[in-house]
Amino acid sequence: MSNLDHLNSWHSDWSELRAVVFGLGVSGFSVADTLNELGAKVIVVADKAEAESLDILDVLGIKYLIGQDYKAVSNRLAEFAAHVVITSPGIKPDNSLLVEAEQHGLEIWTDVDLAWRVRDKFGEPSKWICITGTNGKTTVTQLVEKMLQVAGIRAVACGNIGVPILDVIRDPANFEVLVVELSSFQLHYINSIEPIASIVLNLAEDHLDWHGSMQEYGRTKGKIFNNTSICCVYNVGDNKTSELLANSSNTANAQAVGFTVNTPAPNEVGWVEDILVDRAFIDDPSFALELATLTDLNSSLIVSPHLMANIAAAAALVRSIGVQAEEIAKALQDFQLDAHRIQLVLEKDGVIWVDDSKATNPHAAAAALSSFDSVVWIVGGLLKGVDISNLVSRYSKKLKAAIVIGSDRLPVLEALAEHAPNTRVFEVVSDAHEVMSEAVKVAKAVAVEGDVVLLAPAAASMDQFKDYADRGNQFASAVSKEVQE
Ligand code: UMA
Repeated sequence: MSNLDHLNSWHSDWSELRAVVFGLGVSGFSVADTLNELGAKVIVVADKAEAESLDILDVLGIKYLIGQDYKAVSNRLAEFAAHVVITSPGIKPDNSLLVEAEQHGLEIWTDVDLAWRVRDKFGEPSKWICITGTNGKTTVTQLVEKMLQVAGIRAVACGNIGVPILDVIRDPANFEVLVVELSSFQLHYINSIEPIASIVLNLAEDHLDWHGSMQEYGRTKGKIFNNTSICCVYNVGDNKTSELLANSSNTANAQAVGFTVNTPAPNEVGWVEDILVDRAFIDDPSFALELATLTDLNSSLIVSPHLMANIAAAAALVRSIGVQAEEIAKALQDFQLDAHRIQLVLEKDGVIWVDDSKATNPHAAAAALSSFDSVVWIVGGLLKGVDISNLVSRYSKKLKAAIVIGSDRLPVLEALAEHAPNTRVFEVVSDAHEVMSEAVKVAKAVAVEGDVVLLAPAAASMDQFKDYADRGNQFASAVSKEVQE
């Protein structure tokens, strides 16, 4: 089977396919399970795996090679004579097995490619709205899902947001529209998907250790626009996103629409003061259609330019498929942000404690820092090859104190010394068990009325925490123990 193009439907004959599933996390498991259901021959390969997942593979009769050395795996795979390797997004392209597979001319897919091919399980193929960007993608994905659901469309958020696309495709709910959050890792491997609408929200340094350079990271994000049929949305305030659209392929028939936090020009969706306005999907672009106002927003939301941008972006995407103004306004009334996104933890003695653990890179941390005036900043973690000095210099005047945690403390300390010489700096050297309670104790000693203690680390969490949620939860429980009581 030299060409796999004929495997383009759930109902194709998959029984001859021999597939290696590489990685057994959330997405790898969904791939192995799906291929098994389709009748393909499967071997799962992974450096490590949860015992529970292996138990299920045993029950399903799926073979696996876990934690074996490269040579042994390579020999076994040569015997297996696979047609395709379906890799998990977290596995880097320079992985020896992937390099070898490519040298042997095997196709390399991700769960996204497989999901695209089998998206017609229940008849009519699902339509995809695809969302990427350095920051805000999860919020925009959830906003779009909510707006579509209010409009009576069977829509579901999936992808990088944490729900494997193959799980929703196999859900008997038979979703009409998938709102797919895509990471740069997934986009790197993606071959050909055809969204009805797609967006790059913004582009700032992130995951440079994975992609090698900013240029390559951007090029990868831009792949999301390719083959979009109805509407490509870019950020008016971030020229790089419109450049990516200009360099995309097979998008000539899609309407190019900008989103902005400012007054929109024709072909844009944006804000005229506190009114969300559409100047893109109306018959006469010299007019503007009011979609919603800030008073429609759920009262739990902290209004920031960042949130307004995300709302304009989501509105542009759903307007492209005909969602009405009153449905958008209703969705905003119902919408709540997830935990760990500029989330209020405690207000006591005039000090506000805010959890923005989701800020895993400087660009995301900037959104939080820009929202407050006098900040005691808990910062640091795994920097992923990203330079933090621009962020420090941009917000140095707001930084009353910085409490530096994490394994990559040195570059953070150097950036603070150079660009924020008036900021008091504390280094927390405690190990993973103690680090957050130590950081909170320092913050409590420093913060006074009018200050915001902000956990916005601008770095990934895996050096000292399970993930960003664990980091945020540890912050909240330390605040509860050290400050509230
Ligand atoms: N593995 C190896 N060797 C390696 C690396 C991984 O064998 O060198 C195997 C192990 O079995 C491991 C598994 O691969 O258990 C993990 O695979 P993975 O890291 O690709 O993670 P999944 O559990 O499959 O989750 C992935 C996304 N993870 C990453 O891209 C790192 C999830 O995004 C996504 O929600 C999920 O698929 C469903 O689509 C998470 C994420 O951190 C939230 N994304 C990054 C981000 O948002 O910044 C990109």
